[in-house]
Amino acid sequence: MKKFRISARLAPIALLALAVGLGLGGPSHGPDFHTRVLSVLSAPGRVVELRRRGFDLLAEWEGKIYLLASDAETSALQAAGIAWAPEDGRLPAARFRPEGMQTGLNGAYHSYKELEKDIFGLQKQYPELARVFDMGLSLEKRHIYALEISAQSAGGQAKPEVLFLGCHHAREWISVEVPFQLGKYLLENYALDPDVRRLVDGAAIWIIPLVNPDGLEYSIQSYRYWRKNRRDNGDGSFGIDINRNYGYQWGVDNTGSSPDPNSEVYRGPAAFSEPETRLVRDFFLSRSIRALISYHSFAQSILFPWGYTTQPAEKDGEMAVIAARMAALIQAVNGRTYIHGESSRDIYVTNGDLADWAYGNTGIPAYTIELPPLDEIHGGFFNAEADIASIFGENLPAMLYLIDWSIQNTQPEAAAGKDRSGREKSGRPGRLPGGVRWTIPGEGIQ
Ligand code: 0X9
Ligand code: ZN
Repeated sequence: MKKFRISARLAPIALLALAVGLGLGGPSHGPDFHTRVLSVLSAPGRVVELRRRGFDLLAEWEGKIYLLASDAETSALQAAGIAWAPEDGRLPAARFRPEGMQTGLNGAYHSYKELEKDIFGLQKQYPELARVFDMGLSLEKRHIYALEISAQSAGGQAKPEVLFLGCHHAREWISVEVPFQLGKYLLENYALDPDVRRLVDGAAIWIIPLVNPDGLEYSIQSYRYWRKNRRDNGDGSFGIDINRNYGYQWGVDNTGSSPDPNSEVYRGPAAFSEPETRLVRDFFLSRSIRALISYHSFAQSILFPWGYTTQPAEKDGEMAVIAARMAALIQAVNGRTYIHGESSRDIYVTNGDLADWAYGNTGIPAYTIELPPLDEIHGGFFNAEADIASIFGENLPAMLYLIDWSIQNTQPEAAAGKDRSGREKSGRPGRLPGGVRWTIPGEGIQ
């Protein structure tokens, strides 16, 4: 069996990755999912022990730890002498809904239809700046949209392009909100804030807030913990992990991605077997994207390639400098710490993710950001509605910084404010309304 190197800070799916390595994975319960929700009583050291055993922990609330378990994993709990109780295995109990939920199953979070309405609403409200681009259809024939925010450049000059994506994984609802809110913020502040205007004038900002609409709808309507897309695998199992389906070193080994259709990290029968990944690929290749962030939850981490190997990428140093800057900008807002580093080392090895593919193909800095919370006891996948604004707010300066970085680093030298050695000049620092700067004079990225 391959050895895993798993760090102290684990994104939630690390536990599943470990389960893949251990060969865990039970028979299917019904047609749609092969795990059910159990709880065990909280006790000192219990979360750490359950993580070590490879369980997919959802949240820890009111004296109980909630987790997903297959039959084999349930037996493993039994064998370890850990008492468990079945919880509602299909529809989310009210306590699993984000606190304060007011309207419907998903409250203030966007469903597919709500997002569609809102991004077309932005296009209508800001026709000079916002354009919705229909990338194509998901497996279940929902549209995957990209929202472009850009002022038409004088003389039609090509501008650097930056991409922000959300919701590869269905249950990570907060990852739709952060990129969507960025679009709204840029549009609402273009006329008010000269620094925002400079970014929107200087770059084409692309936002794909919902890469996995079928999965999100299933998570809202049927099974809150759903992760993959909704592919019928033909063997009683459903779903392909679309962040394992991209074509760079796809399936190079079974570390963190699995050939087993039942697995939560099933990589699919071939690279780009899924419409969702093909649409992202084709969109990306049709543009000239200079940097990207793909949002996930949860773990408060800023990750960059490689994911498939612990060898450092050629541009490891450059990506690390940008990541450190983004982490500092995030921390300055609410004080929350996001670790930053190579994906494979900071969380775990997997192949087939978007960041490896984008970086591997074009050498651009490509980030995966795991949004809050830090861990299960802080709510796991279930961020309160009231926290959406603060999570977006703390990520905003880092997003603006990456847009600015793309402008500074991809324009012809004179326009980019570079000196002859290619270092950034100190340039014009950007400022957020709260006074947070996102460019640091004299700290050029080499
Ligand atoms: O496993 C993933 O796809 C991401 N974590 S999550 O818990 N949201 O599922 C992280 C991907 C980072 N890439 C690698 N570690 N290769
Ligand atoms: Zn994810």
